[in-house]
Amino acid sequence: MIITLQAAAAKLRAADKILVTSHINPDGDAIGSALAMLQILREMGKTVQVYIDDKIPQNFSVMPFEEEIRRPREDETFDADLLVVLDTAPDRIGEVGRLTDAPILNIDHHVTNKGDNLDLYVDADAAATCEIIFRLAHELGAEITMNIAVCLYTGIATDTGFFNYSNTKAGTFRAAAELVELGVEPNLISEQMEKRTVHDVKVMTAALQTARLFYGGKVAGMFIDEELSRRVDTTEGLVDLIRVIDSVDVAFLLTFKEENVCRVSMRSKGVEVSDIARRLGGGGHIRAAGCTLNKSFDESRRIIIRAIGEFMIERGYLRPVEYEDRAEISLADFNGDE
Ligand SMILES: [Mn+2]
Repeated sequence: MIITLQAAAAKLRAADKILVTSHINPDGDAIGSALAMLQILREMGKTVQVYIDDKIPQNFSVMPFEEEIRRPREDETFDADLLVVLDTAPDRIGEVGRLTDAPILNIDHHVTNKGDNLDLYVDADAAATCEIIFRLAHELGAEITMNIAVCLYTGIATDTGFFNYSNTKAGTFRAAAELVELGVEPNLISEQMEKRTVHDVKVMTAALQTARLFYGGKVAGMFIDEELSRRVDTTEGLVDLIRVIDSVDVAFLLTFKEENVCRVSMRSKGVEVSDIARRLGGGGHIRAAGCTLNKSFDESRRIIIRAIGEFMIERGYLRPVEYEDRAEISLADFNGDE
């Protein structure tokens, strides 16, 4: 059931012991919204614990209380009276769902989240779940401390590509401005988020070597296979390396997760990639979406290339001659319009 922000606030007020979680492959918004929620609820005197069923990338240690995030152990339970799921529908929280039978309060900004059989507050116009938590904090009358502001700012900044993507609206800047007034230093957060080890840059170079252009250059993909995936700490920002190519509308990253499990993440400049993701059982935003394919890496590769091409020809983003062009071109061999 879709609920209002006021109703979401009332559910939080009524609960005493709260488990907060977010999605696997956590990004800045997933972690920032969970850690801000943790602090806001503790301010209100609640018992709160954050669980995320994944490894937390090193760069996010800039966020206060990051060290408190737990990963569920086998046979572990958590006796909560409310499970708060942030920045995703509950199908992407991994093993956290096993920890408790508590009712779910879902807060999200993904247009594909419909909230079947649970309480959902969704605002697809919010640039980040952190932007919603910012408003929720006001609704709850909670004080936004400097530590909370850092978490919220980080989530908003990372989900908007540092205020670059089309989800950046006036309201996004207003929230960010208020957080900066509370003491957040944007340059320090940017620096921390951009920071890469030499190893990471080497991996980035290796990832770029895998880049291929499809459909006459309108689609670009990068392929993190099993071998390369063992060397990658975070895939954050990788897809942006090819999204910027002038001929490209859809850029995607295919990552090996485990045997017969691959993750696709897509970014676009116009094409509704949320619809492509939805066809493949995933979801997301209009221009940033993803899905998980339970197939081998090679099979997943074929599926995603075909799905993007079919969607683009259906919607008129590709001319038949481009669609029929089955050539895969490496960056080294691509000449564009030259
Ligand atoms: Mn988000």
